[in-house]
Amino acid sequence: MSRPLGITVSRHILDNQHLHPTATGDLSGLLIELIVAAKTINAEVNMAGLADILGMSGKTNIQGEMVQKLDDLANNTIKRRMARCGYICIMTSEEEEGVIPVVPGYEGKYTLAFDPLDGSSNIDVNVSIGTIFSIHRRRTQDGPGAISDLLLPGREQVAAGYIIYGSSTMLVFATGQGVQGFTLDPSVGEFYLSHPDIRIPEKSKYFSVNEGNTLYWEENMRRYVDYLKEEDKATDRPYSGRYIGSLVADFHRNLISGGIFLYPKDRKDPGKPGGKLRLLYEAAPLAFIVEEAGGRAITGDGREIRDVAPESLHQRVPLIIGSRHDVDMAEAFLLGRR
Ligand code: P6P
Repeated sequence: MSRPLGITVSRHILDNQHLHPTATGDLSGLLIELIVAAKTINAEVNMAGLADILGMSGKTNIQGEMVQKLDDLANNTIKRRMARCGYICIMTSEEEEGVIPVVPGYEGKYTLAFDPLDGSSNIDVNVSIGTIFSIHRRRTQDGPGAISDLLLPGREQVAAGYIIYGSSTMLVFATGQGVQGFTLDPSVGEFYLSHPDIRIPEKSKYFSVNEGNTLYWEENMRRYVDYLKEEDKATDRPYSGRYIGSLVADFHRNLISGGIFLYPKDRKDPGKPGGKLRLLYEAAPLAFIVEEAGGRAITGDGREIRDVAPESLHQRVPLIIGSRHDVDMAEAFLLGRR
């Protein structure tokens, strides 16, 4: 029996490119190159349990965290492929302190910020992990990109997405026309459109937060989580807790089923007063996606994530993201309005 004719991600990208008469095909080409890198990473992640690439590489990254071999591999896979794709002029990665130049002569009009393998501490316990990417249009005119081409607010993103390496491997991205989800058919190595026009439920009954940090939170944050745990059938309370500790996995579940994820600022680590998660390649791309799906993403101190102007490549930011009603409610508590 012949397989149903699925829409491949390349077909979807090219079909949608035609919706933009001024499109040059550069963004399409960039996305298609990035997807090739993702397939390579997927193959290695799936092999990790079998090959001797589990465990530490013995190196530490910019964040001072022990780098796992798969982190290295994912980072290098994306870097090498995108450095000569011809569509970007500069990159930044969670794994590298400074900017990453592209091969001279291959400069393009976009920039790329990425977290090659977020949640990598979960690799050895077979928990879903993910790659996150954010694409901006450069502001400088030509030649090698500048760091200023990367330090742009999330509001200006032209595309963002993630690949989640889980029970199945999915690619989820947005380019301004809603959020599309594709599932990898490993037997043919193709991503097929499986979740067209994803919308996050307006309200949920799930919250994702590391309650081990409760004693480090501000009082308003504690009050909000206590509120979620009270019983009130009319408002679906108590909410259910769901926390995987892998941002892409927690975000993806909330995007599909509804929910709110919170990583607020806390007093746990004096080195991280502004939260743990990074703005450029974690919070901003996920904020783009969640807003395209009808949700909301805030810092909790009155700002939308996508309005935060980055001051440094690895800047951290508090992140409250998910179903719009729930984020609105959390913000009311965090700003002391409830
Ligand atoms: P905690 C994984 O290390 C990560 O960067 C994110 O993927 C995840 O959301 C967060 O940290 C988990 O942090 O402090 O709860 O272990």
